[in-house]
Amino acid sequence: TTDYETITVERTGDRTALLTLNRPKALNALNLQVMEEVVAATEALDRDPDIGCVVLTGSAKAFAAGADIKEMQPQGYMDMYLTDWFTAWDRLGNLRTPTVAAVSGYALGGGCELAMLCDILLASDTAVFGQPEIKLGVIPGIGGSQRLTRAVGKAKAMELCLTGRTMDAAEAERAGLVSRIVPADDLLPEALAVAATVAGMSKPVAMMAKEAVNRAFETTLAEGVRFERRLFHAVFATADQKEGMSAFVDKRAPDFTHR
Ligand code: CO8
Repeated sequence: TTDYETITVERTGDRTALLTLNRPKALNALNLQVMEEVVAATEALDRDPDIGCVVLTGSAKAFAAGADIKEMQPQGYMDMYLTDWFTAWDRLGNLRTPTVAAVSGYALGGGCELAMLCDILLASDTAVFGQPEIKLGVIPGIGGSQRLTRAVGKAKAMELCLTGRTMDAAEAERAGLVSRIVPADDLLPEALAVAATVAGMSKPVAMMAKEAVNRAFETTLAEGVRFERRLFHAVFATADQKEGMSAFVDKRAPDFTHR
């Protein structure tokens, strides 16, 4: 994990890892190298049975101020189409290990989309969210028009995408984009604590819980409930179900083996 140039990755104990975007001079603008490194690093962590949750964060000033405008500026349609620009970001949303976005400062354009690709979104009271692409003569390209609309509804999503207006942390929480607001100084410790809580659960069961919740965005209610029921029955094949329920009955803490 030392050969990355635009991110740092550290194992933070408690079966958790911390990925920090590290292009401070460009406010963590997401160029293709950042995309490749984030995807490679998170996929490696996803394969690691000793990692139960991954935190993604940026700096105090910027989670990420968007896709890299300077890199995109000269590109034409054929360049974008043939490189399939940004499609690799989809792989972040396909990770099976739960992820937490810890957002402080700007989360604009691709930065907002990156945060929405994560499973739990925690914001500091300084966070600013928006999809201001329209001001540059483009539209969101990493799922923003879809995920923001599902998260906050048409009224706000449409206004944000059409005007480029940003939301502060309080508005983002009211609208349901973020699960909680944390004072800026507490953001990282709180995100790591949330990650440690998740990572302390049975990993396969947490993976199934994540899969079930995500299914709500892909299918009808009846199909989603059926999908949940199948997974619910399946968890009774895990050792961790026996351990979790035995521990409750025995009035002790469970010792999950992640099997
Ligand atoms: N890309 C490249 N460089 C950036 C970006 C960016 N998105 N954001 C900031 N920077 C750079 C600045 O150019 C500046 O560099 P330099 O010092 O060399 O001039 C440095 O970071 C610091 O930025 P500022 O001086 O502007 O810092 P301020 O504190 O004055 O302002 C802002 C902070 C308000 C965040 C401002 O930087 C800004 O508005 N940034 C752009 C925000 C934006 O529009 N983001 C959306 C980008 S488009 C996108 O994400 C998705 C496009 C989807 C396309 C789909 C294609 C398939």
